[in-house]
Order: sequence, then structure tokens, then C-alpha cells
Amino acid sequence: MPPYWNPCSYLPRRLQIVASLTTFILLCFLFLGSTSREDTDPYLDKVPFGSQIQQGAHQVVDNLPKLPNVNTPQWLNPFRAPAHTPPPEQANSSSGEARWYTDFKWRNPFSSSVTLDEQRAVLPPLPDRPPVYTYYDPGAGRKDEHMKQTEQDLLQIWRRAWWAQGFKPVVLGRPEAMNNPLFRQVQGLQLEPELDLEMMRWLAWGNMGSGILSNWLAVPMAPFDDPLLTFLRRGEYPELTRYEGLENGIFIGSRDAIDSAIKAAIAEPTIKTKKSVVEALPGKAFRIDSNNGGIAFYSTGTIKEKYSAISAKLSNPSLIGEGLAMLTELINSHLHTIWQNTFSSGIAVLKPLPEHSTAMIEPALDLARNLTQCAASPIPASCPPNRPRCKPCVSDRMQIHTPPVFRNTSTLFTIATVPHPYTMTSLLHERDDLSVRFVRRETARDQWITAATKELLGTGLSSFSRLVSVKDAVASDYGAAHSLWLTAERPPDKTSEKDLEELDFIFGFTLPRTPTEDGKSEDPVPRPNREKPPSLPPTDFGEGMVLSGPQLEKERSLLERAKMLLRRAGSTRQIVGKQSSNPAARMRGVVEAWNLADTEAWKFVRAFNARRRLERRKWEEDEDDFLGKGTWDRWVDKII
Ligand SMILES: *[C@@H]1O[C@H](CO)[C@@H](O)[C@H](O)[C@H]1NC(C)=O
Ligand SMILES: *[C@@H]1O[C@H](CO)[C@@H](O)[C@H](O)[C@H]1NC(C)=O
Ligand SMILES: CC(=O)N[C@H]1CO[C@H](CO)[C@@H](O)[C@@H]1O
Repeated sequence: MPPYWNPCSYLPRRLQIVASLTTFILLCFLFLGSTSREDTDPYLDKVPFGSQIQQGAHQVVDNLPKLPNVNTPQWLNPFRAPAHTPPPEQANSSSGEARWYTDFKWRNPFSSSVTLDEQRAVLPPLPDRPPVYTYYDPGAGRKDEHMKQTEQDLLQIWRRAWWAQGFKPVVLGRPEAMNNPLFRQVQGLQLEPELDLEMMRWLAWGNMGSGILSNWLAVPMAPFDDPLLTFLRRGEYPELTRYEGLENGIFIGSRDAIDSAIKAAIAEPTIKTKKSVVEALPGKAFRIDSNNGGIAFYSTGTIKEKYSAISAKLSNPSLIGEGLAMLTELINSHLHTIWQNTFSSGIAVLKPLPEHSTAMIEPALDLARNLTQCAASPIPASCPPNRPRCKPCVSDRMQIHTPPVFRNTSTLFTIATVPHPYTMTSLLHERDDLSVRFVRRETARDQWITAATKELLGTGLSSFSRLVSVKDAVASDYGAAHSLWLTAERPPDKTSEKDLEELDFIFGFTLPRTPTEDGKSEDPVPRPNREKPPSLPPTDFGEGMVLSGPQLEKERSLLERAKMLLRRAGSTRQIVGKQSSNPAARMRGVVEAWNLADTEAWKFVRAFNARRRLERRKWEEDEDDFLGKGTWDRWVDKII
């Protein structure tokens, strides 16, 4: 939906308001006059929030000047549901205070125009994650515990990397292979151990049906929009395909194609002398694709050729565990490097209203610092097998910017912190005792969203139409791959394993978390002659602004108190009962009603993040079924 444009914006402010209001009321009569209901006041009927809060908010803000609402897009909204019944609750659509409703109409500026419920944000449908399977047999070969632990770490890297790229990784084991009706026939063949393992992979894969079969040393290592990854995400694999140069790292195919390939291999008279399925099948059994740039496969051959320090360890039976541990670190550092190379302009830690948001963006800045660090690596200057010309972190350090405005640059990763309007108002006016009167008389509406999108959308638009762009930046495929949106009140908790793991699964690698010797996350290697990365156009204000100690302390404590008040207020649903006895809830309701667009943005981000956490938790629960049936459990039994 294109942003709307206020045709009156060239008029002086007062005239503008009068003209817009007149237009609005006329339009209301035009479009809605004939369907007039009991409500005699056409304006009240149209305020853009759900019916419940509408009453509550009117109690609280009954004599607010209502003018700034004239741009409410309700009457422009072609999707507006004619019925006045809220859509049904969907399964798993809440987490804590956050509630959401998944619908294609998510780009509507106001969720409540779809959900008729102030608390439910409308999110885009979750993209389908095509499954990618790997086969892991902990029993294969004789291994010590340390080695198994390292293999588990490698599997974890594999799972994280595929998850972050929009897939659903599934680790299969021997039980899945045994479940395949062709298992007995394969067993009867007495194959070479190498081919036997390979056949088990195929049997397990065939048992699951169409999909991707990946070696657990084959990980996606490319920008989100890489052509191979984009193709794989589509989830359609009509032909049995392998990839040039990736050996048995990755195959795709439909269930029928997999089955007939296994049958053909079994029927092959010379199969006992073969070492792999590819070798056992005639050449034309596979389509061979050369579009292979998105995946890095750390095969034995590749390790020998490119990472000799590791291959030296792996070829000595008593040092294999150590070699695998090095490989774990190497692959993680390569994933991090490729991520850094993708965002060559650096990281933008969004800082609108910079005079008052230093404390607010501290968690985002901490995250950005860790992301720009160089990951520990046994071979620091190395590149992944699929990107021999990468720029290793040690020679090309990523930059951090703190622009006051959101920029949509494809080579810039944005970390944004969206405050609740109560928090923002409290910080802007440096007071924590906001009153209804003060909010109405002294504060401007929707300051955060207006400031953040000033460059992207100019100054002439209403805050409501800005929501469309912000929602796009948060939740579209493109937006989600180029930015991370946090809420100021619940940033990732540095002391919580869960939150840190969540970040790892968003980025697809483990972030560096060990401070450097001086306690700061600074550049470990001095590099006098490095090239400067492409710099962004300078901003005329805010960037690099630093607060002095006491000021910063004051801001931090205001922020803490705002968080506390919001927690006390709980959900604004409490104020619907008109005379809310909870003054915090009442105050929160007033501020939310005054800053509709900022509130909507905040709720949207909160719901988006909550749903993302829930999606992953659900996958891990589902995966337990496989791991429980298969490898993980038996293997954990052995370790304990
Ligand atoms: C940012 O740019 C991309 C590609 O140029 C575009 O698809 C997207 O809609 C833009 N996002 C916003 C918020 O303007
Ligand atoms: C960033 O690194 C520091 C140590 O330098 C660590 O304490 C902190 O938890 C890390 N934060 C995140 C979000 O990874
Ligand atoms: C993670 C989670 O809450 N999962 C639930 C989703 O909804 C189904 C049925 O509605 C439940 O069975 C799950 O437990």
C-alpha cells in the first residue's frame, strides 16, 4: 500500500488542521452517511482504535483535542472489515503480554482495524520453513566422549545456520532409516562401511519424503537473498539434484525420486565395490546444478586442501577430537565473517531523538559491538570454501554508526530500539511523574516514529502513514534480513542464556562474548593501513553525541522507572473497566491514546519478537521427537 499523502500539508498549521478535519468529516458523510448506526457522532465511530479501548480512552481523554487524528486511515482502508466481530484467536498466538493475529492484511497501519482489539497486533503470515535433513549416527566408528561433544557442537552450528536462513533443520538418525521399507534390502547387501553409512542417510531421507539432504558439515554461508538459498526456500524439488563441487554435501529431490534412486542403487550389480551413492548411480540419475555459491561444505578433501592445520590433526587418530574442535571454531568464524561482509557499510544502531536516547540504546550498542568483533578462529585470515575472496575480519573491520534516522541501505544492518511512548515521553521531558494534564498540554504526539522516519519519508506525512514503512522494515522478508528491532523495555538480557541463544539463532552463528583484555570490545589487532570501508553520508545532528556521566545516570534511572511503571500497569486491558483503580494503568492508557502510532509500532515489534521466540521453541519441541527417537537421547544416556 503506498503511503498516504496529506494534501493540506502546504497550508499553515492551523488552516491545515481545519481543512483536514472538514475534508475528513465530509468524506465520512459521503462514504458512511447512508449506513449510519445508532452512533450519532460519525467521528467517534471512526477513531482508529478498538471498540473497547475506545471507551476506556474516551473516559480518560474525553476532552482531548482530537484534531491530530484527522489522517486516520480507516476511511481510506479498502480492507476494513465490515463486520464488528473480532476475528477468532489463532493457536499459539500469545506470549506473555504480547498477543497477535496472523493475517495478510498486516501492512494496515492499525492492527485494531483488523482485530478490533487494542491488544492484538497483526503480523504477516510466518514464511514456510522447508525442512533440511541431516543424518547423524553417534555409533558410527569408535569415539570418545570429547569427540562426541564436539560433534554435537558441529551439529548445533549446522542447525543454527540453516535456521537463521529460513529453513527447518532436522537431525535424523538410524531409527528413521530403519523405518524405510527398503531398509531390509539394503541391510542384506553387506556394503562397504562408507557406502553403508551413505545408504542409511538416503533411507532416512526417503523416509521423511521430499526435501533437502545435507551433510552436517554443509552449511549455508551467504546473504539471505543468495540465489541458491532463495531457490531452496521455495520448497519445490521436482528433480533429484546434486551440486557441482559439493560432492555428497547436499542433495534435493522428491520422495519418488529418492525412492527410485535407492532402488536403482540396490539393483546395481557392482554396488559392493562402490563408495558412494553418486558413484553407484548412472550419471544421468542426477541433475547437476552449478548454482552452488550459497553453501560451504567442509568435506575431508576441502579441509585437506584449504585448512591444513586442521587436517593435520584430523589425520592423527589421537588428535581427532582436537581437530574437530578447531573445525567448530573455524566454521563459526566463517559464518560470522560472511555476515560481516554482507553488511559492508556496517551496523546502524538507530538513535532518534539523540539527546535523550543514549541509555535506551545501550543494549543495542552492546550487541553491535559484539557483532563487529572478530570471532575466535584457529586460522584467522582464512575464508570459507565457497567464498575464497572473502574479507576476513582481521583485515576489514566493520563500523558502527548511530544515525538518528532509519536508512534503507542494503549493505547496512540496522539495530533499532523501539520505546513505549511512556518511556520516550519520560526521557524526552526528563521526568517520571507524568500527569494527564502534562501529557495533553506539553507533549507532541508520536515523536519517536516521526523522528526515526524523517529521512526515509520526509516531514510531511502523518505518523499513521509512517507505520506502513516501519512495519515493512521490521517484518518483511527483506526487512527482517537487514535489521533487528528490539523494544526498549525488554532488550536481550545479557545474563540470560536463553536470550543470548535466541540471538545466535537469529544471526546464525555464536556471537563473540568474551571481553578483550582491557575489558572493552576493542580491535584486537592494530592495523595501520587498512582501507576505510565505504562511509555513509554524514548526518547533520546527533551522530557520535556523548552524554556526560551524571546525565547518563539520570537517563538510565528514568528508563528504569519507566519500565517499572509499565510493568505495574500491565496490559492496558485493565483500564477498559472505566474507573481503573490502577493509576499506572490509567497513565499508560493516556499516553498510548495520545501516541497511537508509536504505540502501534511498539506493540508490533513486541509481538513480532514474541512470535519469533515461540516459533523456535516449538521447533525445538518438535525436534525432540526426532532426537528422542533417534540419536540424541541414546547418546545423552551414554554421556551421563
Ligand atoms: C527498502 O528497500 C528494499 C529494496 O530496495 C525495499 O524492497 C523495501 O520495501 C524498502 N523498505 C522500506 C521500509 O522502505
Ligand atoms: C557482548 O559481549 C560482552 C563481553 O564483551 C558480553 O558480556 C555480553 O553478554 C555480550 N552481549 C551480547 C548481546 O552478546
Ligand atoms: C508452543 C505452544 O504453545 N504450542 C501449542 C500450540 O497449540 C497447540 C494446539 O493448539 C498446542 O498443542 C501446543 O502445545
